[in-house]
Amino acid sequence: MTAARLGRSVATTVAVADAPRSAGILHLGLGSFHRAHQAVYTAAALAAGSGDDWGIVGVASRSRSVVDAMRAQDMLYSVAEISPAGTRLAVPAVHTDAFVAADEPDRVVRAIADPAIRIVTLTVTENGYSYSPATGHLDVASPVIAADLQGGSPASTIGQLARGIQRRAAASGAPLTVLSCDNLAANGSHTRRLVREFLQSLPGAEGAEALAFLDERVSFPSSMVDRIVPSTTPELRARASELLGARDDIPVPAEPFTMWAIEDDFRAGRPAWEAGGAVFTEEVGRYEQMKVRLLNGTHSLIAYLGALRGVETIPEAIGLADIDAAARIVLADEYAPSIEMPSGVDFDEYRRELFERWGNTALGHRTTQVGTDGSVKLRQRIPEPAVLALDNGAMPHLIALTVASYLSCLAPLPGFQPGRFADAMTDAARPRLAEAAAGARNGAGIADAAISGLQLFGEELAGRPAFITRVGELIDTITGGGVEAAVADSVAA
Ligand code: CS2
Repeated sequence: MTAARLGRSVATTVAVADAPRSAGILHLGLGSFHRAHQAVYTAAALAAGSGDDWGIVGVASRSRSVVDAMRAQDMLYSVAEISPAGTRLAVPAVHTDAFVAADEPDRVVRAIADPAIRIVTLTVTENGYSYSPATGHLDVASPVIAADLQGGSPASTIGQLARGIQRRAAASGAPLTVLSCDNLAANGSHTRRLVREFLQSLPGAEGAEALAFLDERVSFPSSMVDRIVPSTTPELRARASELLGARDDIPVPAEPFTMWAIEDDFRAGRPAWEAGGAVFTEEVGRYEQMKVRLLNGTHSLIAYLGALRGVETIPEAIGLADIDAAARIVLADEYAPSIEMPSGVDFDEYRRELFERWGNTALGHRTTQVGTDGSVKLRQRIPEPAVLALDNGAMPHLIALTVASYLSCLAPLPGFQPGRFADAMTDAARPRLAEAAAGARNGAGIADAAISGLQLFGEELAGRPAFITRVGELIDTITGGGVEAAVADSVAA
């Protein structure tokens, strides 16, 4: 491919490698993140000599646009690494095919059962695991899981995995690895548990053979993934196409930073992802907690405060002195005490990099994007550090502010306008939150309904009245005195 110039700098020449011969990986969740993360590491592994049977078949859950574009572009697209210093385009050539699960539901099950597939990777977002936020268990009452348990082609990710594993057990019995790449704590064991719960919920002994196979021959390593990937824009589409000299309808913008820490527990081999910089480690739990709390937890606070301040992007939000101060405090005083840093990762350096990454003005990551799906994201980010602080006799004021600003964006008191960036946030809990807000007279009412009634942040935090009271006070301050007053109050507390 061609040398390219985007923004202020010159991109290096990008050669398009030969496509892999066949696929050993099935990826569920063919979104931008996968295409700028696992695909790039796989391209590096292939370039370093991993067998060319490690191509990827990408599965989009419902959306046809990426699949159609991938097919029209011979499975190629560009990743635009964007920083204030400039932009570099790369073209990972690793996908051998792509399809839409909703259009070919049985094909997902067949692919998981196919012995040529040795790894199933997942980026289906926190929302895609069909678990109850209150209990962490499979939400067997949800319509999609209930339908998948009845039989027929499954629509949920957990149903697809369980039915695919069931068919694999009955057919070849070939070993398999399922690798979750979503921002869930202990994502490997969490996924294993949900798939087991699905199989255990099948009538009679229907799931017995698959359960035995799963326990013996299917591994679920945990992994921590990290790369900020905003949504693509029409501008990037036009510029990438111009620079590549070929039409690219699906370029992916991404920051230069990328990290992948993986537990090395693969039942049927794996590509040499370390060629792209992946770290194989027994400390994935530490990497996950570091990332989900220091990065994602703080990110949520920046996004909700930024949206309430009427700010469109994360770099603009962190550019406001009081949001920067709030982010520094929540990270160092409220999240850091709840984690242990992985060996060899320096806290001060990691923090310095985070603020630099959030400040990437060229990337334009939007507050609306980070604030979307807060009900499932915050469930992963805040309960444990909040409970730990409370158990130590301290009120985590900035975590309380995170929840208060989230609820002010998604469940505002009648008469309060959170602004267009908050209004644009989508969240499955919106209808339930709107109902709670409509019946509430003040912040305390909303906080109680969301945290205790709906148990949005799990059972444990539901039973912490001091925290709920603090969240309620902060909602009243936001809706009555403005978000600046609530930040000032929390920072000074
Ligand atoms: C963000 C993440 O949208 C969000 O909630 O916190 O998507 C974040 O950008 C990635 O996890 C970075 O790896």
